[in-house]
Amino acid sequence: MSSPGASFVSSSLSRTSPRRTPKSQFTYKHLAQLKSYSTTTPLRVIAHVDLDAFYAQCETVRLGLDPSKPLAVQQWQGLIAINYPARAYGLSRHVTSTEAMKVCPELILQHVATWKEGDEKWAYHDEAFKHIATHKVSLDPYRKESRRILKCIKEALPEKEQRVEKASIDEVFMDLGAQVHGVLMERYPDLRGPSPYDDPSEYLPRPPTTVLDWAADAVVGTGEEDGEDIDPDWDDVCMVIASEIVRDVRKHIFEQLGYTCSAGVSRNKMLAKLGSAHKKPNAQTIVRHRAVHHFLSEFKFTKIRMLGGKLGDEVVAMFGTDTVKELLEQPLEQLKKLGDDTGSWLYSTIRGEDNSEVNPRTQIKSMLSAKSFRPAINSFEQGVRWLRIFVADIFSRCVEEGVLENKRRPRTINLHHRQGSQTRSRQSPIPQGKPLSEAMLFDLAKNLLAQVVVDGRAWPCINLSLSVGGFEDGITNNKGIGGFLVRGEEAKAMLSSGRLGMGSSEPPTKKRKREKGNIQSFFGARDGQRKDFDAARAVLKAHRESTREDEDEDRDMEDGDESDAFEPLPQDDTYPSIRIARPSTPPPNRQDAIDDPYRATTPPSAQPPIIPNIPPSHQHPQNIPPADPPPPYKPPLHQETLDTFFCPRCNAHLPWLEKAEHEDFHFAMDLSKEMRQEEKNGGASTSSGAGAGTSRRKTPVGQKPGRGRGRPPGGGGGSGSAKGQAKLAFGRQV
Ligand code: TTP
Ligand code: CA
Ligand code: CA
Repeated sequence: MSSPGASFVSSSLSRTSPRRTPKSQFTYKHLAQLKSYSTTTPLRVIAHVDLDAFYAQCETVRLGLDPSKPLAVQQWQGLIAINYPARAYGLSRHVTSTEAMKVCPELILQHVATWKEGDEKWAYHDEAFKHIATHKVSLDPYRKESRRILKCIKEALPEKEQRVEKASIDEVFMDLGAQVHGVLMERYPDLRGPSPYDDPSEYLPRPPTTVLDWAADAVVGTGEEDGEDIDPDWDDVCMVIASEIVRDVRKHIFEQLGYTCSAGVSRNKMLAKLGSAHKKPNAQTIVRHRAVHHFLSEFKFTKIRMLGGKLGDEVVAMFGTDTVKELLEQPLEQLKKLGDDTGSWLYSTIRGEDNSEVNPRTQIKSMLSAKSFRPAINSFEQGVRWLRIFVADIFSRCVEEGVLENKRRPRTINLHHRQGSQTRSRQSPIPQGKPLSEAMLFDLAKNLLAQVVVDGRAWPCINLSLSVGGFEDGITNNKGIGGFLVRGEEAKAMLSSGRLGMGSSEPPTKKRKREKGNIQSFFGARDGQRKDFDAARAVLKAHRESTREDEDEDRDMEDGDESDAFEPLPQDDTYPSIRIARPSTPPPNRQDAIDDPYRATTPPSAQPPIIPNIPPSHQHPQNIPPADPPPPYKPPLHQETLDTFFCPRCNAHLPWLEKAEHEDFHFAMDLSKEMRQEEKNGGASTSSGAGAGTSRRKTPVGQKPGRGRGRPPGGGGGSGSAKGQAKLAFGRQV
């Protein structure tokens, strides 16, 4: 099918056109469109680059090993990446590590890095495969390499003429239109002038060459005897230039970082991707216009994007074939049996049409951290321990996304819980008016798990996953929001020293370690489902109180409208407090009520009223922005209800679904008031501010230590607890 090293090629788009025509098949307009990355110009050139045996190469490079030695990356007992020397032994992802060693005794097996509970960071552990029950895989090392490679690719391209889309951890698409256009203008000055008669639909002159040098590329043939007899046109010239660029990019990656990759070059993303997989490793494949038909007919359509799953199965069942060749025989009307749109899409896809653009937005939309449990986990305590790891994992990735500098920030947090075949999902908005911290995410995550537990039938759980989504660019020019932030390097330094994070006055890692013991002592006294249920309810109560505290803080901010004033966080015995500026404008969560794009989808009259003094998590769930669902399973859609109940204490109508939770909320508030009353009467041993660490740890569940300023939930005067302590009061015991 391919003709590597072809040095004489000729072309025209039309198979019926004469062998030599004075004019090109392409117009001045087509050429101009190339420069502006048009998705419809027939001169379009797209490349897809995919790293060879990516994780395996990461390990080879990291360990400084000889790349010709067989190596596989192990995850528990399975293999997830196998380098090409190991593939020569017939090894694939389907064999276990034990079987692989039998087939290839000299195989180097490297286990992926893992997070071990209580550890500050992931690490490469000896015999990690034995710890499936207590460790979680970390892909951080590969993500890091992925970022270095992306940077390297961008360096190899002209800054102003690059359009690169990161397609996965080891793949990118590049629209080479602008760069190729620039090279054409340099090499073929005749193309530079305006079109004759200033008419862009005029045809271009033909290329002044009948010979193109494809170097060592795999050039896919046409499958026809006279397929190469037609002279090259500008589409072929564009492909040659693109293949030179891609060769340079691959060379740069290898020279700078030591990785080999394969590439496909063609007129669109679909063909470029199929091309990059065509010849591996360390090769590049060119699929010219004239070769598309032949190239695709050799494929099973189930290899094409979107046709690998259910839709592909449906097509196979309906037409009794899985080959493109046979499906090409079906007229459009027949394909439309799948539905008009799907039929039309399929008809053009198997003919090599794909107008999707290369999207340079390399930013991610969501982050997921998950774990399947074998054996299943059976308690809230165990679940919370895993949540710690998930949160640490996600937060470190958030930091790399620039959350500390407010470059980007997630809006929602989602928990998915699987018990047997049942998946439960809970979602909550992430408060936007304060710096994102690991402690904040952990608090939210724990609360979501507690909701699942309190709903019942949570155990045994075989899979837990936590994700944050709805990433948005930070509003960096808003002085009010900016005032909350500790910026750039300062913030990172604080993070590494453990000083950053509202609601937490000690490093999350330290907390993790200490809390592990406390979890055990807290749960040790009672047993069975009851203790699990109680623990979850207690978390819900503590969370509600702390959310309420935050609401109070927000009000404080609005009231005390001093700009550039500083308010110290509660101090810890070990770590100095950080100072956070108070905003002079309303905090962003208030702003959101006006600007939230998701609200725009619901007419204002249909929205339930915002009820003052009720934490946001208790108010109309309709306004929670949807997040990207994590890959393994689809979360059910968020339930909405219009049924309400009247709460005489709030003097407000609230959704029925939240009745029980709402009553709990009042219960917690009452409890908290009672305890504060006891404190006032001299019974409590807590104190606020610096040096309160020890006594805080003694605070019973549900009880909040007092604070010097602020107001109790529900407004009014009196004493409350300092910000963050409400969370810590329980957090330190769980
Ligand atoms: P791939 O690009 O699909 O495979 P690869 O890079 O290992 O090999 P190839 O040379 O054929 O491109 O996946 C990239 C990485 O993603 C891979 O190195 C490991 C990981 N991966 C998994 O962990 N599980 C999987 O099932 C697949 C397909 C990939
Ligand atoms: Ca790959
Ligand atoms: Ca890949």
